[in-house]
Amino acid sequence: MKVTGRNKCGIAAWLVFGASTILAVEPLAPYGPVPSARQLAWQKMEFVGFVHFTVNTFTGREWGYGDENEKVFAPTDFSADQIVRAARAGGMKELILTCKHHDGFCLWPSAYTEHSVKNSGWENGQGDVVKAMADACKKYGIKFGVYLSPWDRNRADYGTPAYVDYYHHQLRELLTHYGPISEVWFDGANGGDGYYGGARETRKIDPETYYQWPVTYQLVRELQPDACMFGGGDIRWVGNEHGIAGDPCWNTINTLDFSPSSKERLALLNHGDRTGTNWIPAECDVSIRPGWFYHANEDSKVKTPAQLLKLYYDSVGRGATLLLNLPPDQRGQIDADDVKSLAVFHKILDDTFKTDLARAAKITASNTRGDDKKYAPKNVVSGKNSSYWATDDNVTNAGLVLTFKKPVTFNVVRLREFLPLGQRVEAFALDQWRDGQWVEFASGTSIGNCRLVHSEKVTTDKVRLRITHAPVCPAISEVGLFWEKS
Ligand code: FUL
Repeated sequence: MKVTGRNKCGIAAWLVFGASTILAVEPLAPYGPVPSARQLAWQKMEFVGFVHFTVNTFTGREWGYGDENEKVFAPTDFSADQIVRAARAGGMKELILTCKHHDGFCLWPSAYTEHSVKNSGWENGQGDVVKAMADACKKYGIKFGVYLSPWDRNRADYGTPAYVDYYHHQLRELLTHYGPISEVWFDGANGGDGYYGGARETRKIDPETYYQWPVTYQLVRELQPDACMFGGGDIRWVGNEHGIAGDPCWNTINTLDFSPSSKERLALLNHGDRTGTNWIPAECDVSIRPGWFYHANEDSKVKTPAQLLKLYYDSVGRGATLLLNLPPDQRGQIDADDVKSLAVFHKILDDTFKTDLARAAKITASNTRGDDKKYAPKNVVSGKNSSYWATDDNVTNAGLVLTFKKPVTFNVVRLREFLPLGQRVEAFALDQWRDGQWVEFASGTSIGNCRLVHSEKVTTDKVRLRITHAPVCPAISEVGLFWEKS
């Protein structure tokens, strides 16, 4: 086979196979930074969970001081199965456990400290919450992630190089003893005061240099190459703990450090940076209750299914990932109200997204790349993220029309870009055919992994997607139309 020429648009090449000549369409060039395979897999999960559980569950605190007696940790009926089942029933694809929070208490019997479950009395000191959770996640087909607080208010050596070695040893334990780890969460909180082995003082470290991040990251890459690091170059914090992504929300940003929060930095994390040189998608962390840990006095403040739904639209629906915290109670289980709210929320999502009305449409495009079936408009309803509709390189303002035999009624539109080619679209609009003309019913900016448009109730037999701004030709892998009853 040999390439003998290009057409004017630079999109096609004449390929000569023996005696016959056919027109082969040139693949799209990626635009800007693109995701790694591990980031792509992580982004496709969309909805994941946090489990905050430690001595705080029993002391009523949010940040343990580090002087808690290990015996305080005394779950009366711990059940990893119950926790994981609740998460799975809620639609979560991964659970991240606070293996060690700021108090330094370890939920596994670490060989490097006495401040752990082994001295708790729970299961006669033989228990291992990390193992139980990792096993239950495996059993129920959910991925497992670990949170290991860099800040440790228990350790006498916190602030010295010896503590950083200790931290690395612990990370190694977590990354080698519990099977595949899909996410490692590096919390940026470094509050200052603590027990510190009895010193009871305030210690300040430089969060950028003290923890030897390059060494820490390398350890994760070496031991769990498929794990994504939150706060470590794979995933960025969204800049708030309310679970809300910015609009727009770009996957790109310039590599961030742990520098102190400023308003500008928080906004940058929230929106990303369209011109950023790194692909670091946002994760939106939020708790189902006001606190991260369980407190009985917050039993009446569990987020309702409607509140969870709003969070979903404001995070997943803006192309980010939602990380929702479920705090086990003093039994070591998720409270019935939390389980119920999560399950009802998930049922609403299931009911909404199980029927994609767009599948019944005939789909045409203002332009299809090289008129090649590989880039056909109908790829947007294939239900597969592996195919997409694309245009010729010189066509950046393009449209797709979905035509129905019978009018359809919807109030949610789901759009997706083909992420391996980068984030391409900067603005889009949606029109309905009404009274013999196109009428715009929604418009937006970034799409990325997923853009959910919650619209008014639309009944029509023709819908049009217009890409109104893109620096390069679009690559759209989904246009879905749904009806949400709630
Ligand atoms: C914060 C911590 O200080 C909170 O306690 C919680 O773990 C949250 C997810 O991250 O930075």
